[in-house]
Amino acid sequence: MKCRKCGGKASINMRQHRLALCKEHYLEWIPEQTERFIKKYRMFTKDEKILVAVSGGKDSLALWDILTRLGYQADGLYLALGIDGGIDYSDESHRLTEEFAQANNLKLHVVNIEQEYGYSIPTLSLVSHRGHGKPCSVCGLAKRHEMNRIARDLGYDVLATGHNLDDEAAVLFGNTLHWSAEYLLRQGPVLPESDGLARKVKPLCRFYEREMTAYSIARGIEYIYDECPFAEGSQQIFYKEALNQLETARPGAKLTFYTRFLEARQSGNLFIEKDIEKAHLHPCPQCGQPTSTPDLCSFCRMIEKAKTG
Ligand code: Q46
Ligand code: ZN
Ligand code: ZN
Repeated sequence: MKCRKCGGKASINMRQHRLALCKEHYLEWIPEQTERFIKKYRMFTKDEKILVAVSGGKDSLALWDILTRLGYQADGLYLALGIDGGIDYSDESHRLTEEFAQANNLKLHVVNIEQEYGYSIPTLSLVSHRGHGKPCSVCGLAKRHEMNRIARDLGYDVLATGHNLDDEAAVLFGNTLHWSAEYLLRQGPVLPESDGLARKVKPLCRFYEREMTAYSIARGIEYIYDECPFAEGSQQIFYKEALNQLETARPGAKLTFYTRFLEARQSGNLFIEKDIEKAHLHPCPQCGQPTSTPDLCSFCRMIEKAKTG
């Protein structure tokens, strides 16, 4: 297999794009494509300040690397969740993130949930009796709350996450299976800023997971290989496996599934009621972030509940 650009030996073959590239041209192609998506979906400009949520995994570190290479002003945010699971998952991911920031001379903000609120994520899940023994719903809620808080407090224009196509297609698959109209309407590469919520963007949403792995390895990025110990057996992973089977039989199926959804939604051709009433939002009296629940937001209520037992 030969590189399409230089005719040298290809090191990656992307059947879904009918494109094979050598390492050098692959390392150029990924940022070029990312730049194209940033412009196509109007994510942000070079004048805006970007906060990248970094976990120590390949996708978020690769995103930070790509944005920096493209000349964007991107700082990192690492949330220390206090998850261990045998290998000190959180410590190791924190260490790799710090190392990456130092090696590339980048600014990293670190927020430790336990220091901030008195509980690690697994403990918070136990004491607040949420999530039926799995900390993921508490974790998701805390991550969204904290990312938004930091972005707002520190004056960032936009919050970027490293979700790739496999992640997005799996979420879309789940939302479609349940016909969750409200989620379907909100899913996409950009979630515009609204009432106290920072703009959220996913610049890698059109790259396959294996493309991001290949990029990180080719760039020599050291990242945490293990998944969070709580990810095992999740519905998300089940959907990913189902989509992988589909992809093996029909290369490009995942990309088509996701991009056609975006096109259909944009053209207004989705079979969803378009005027879902926007929940009335008001600022949480505790933290000031917008919420649709009466009184405290879900995050602050969870913390209160944890404290009172
Ligand atoms: S939600 Fe659940 Fe993840 Fe949090 S506890 Fe781990 S698996 S990290 S994406
Ligand atoms: Zn080449
Ligand atoms: Zn609140």
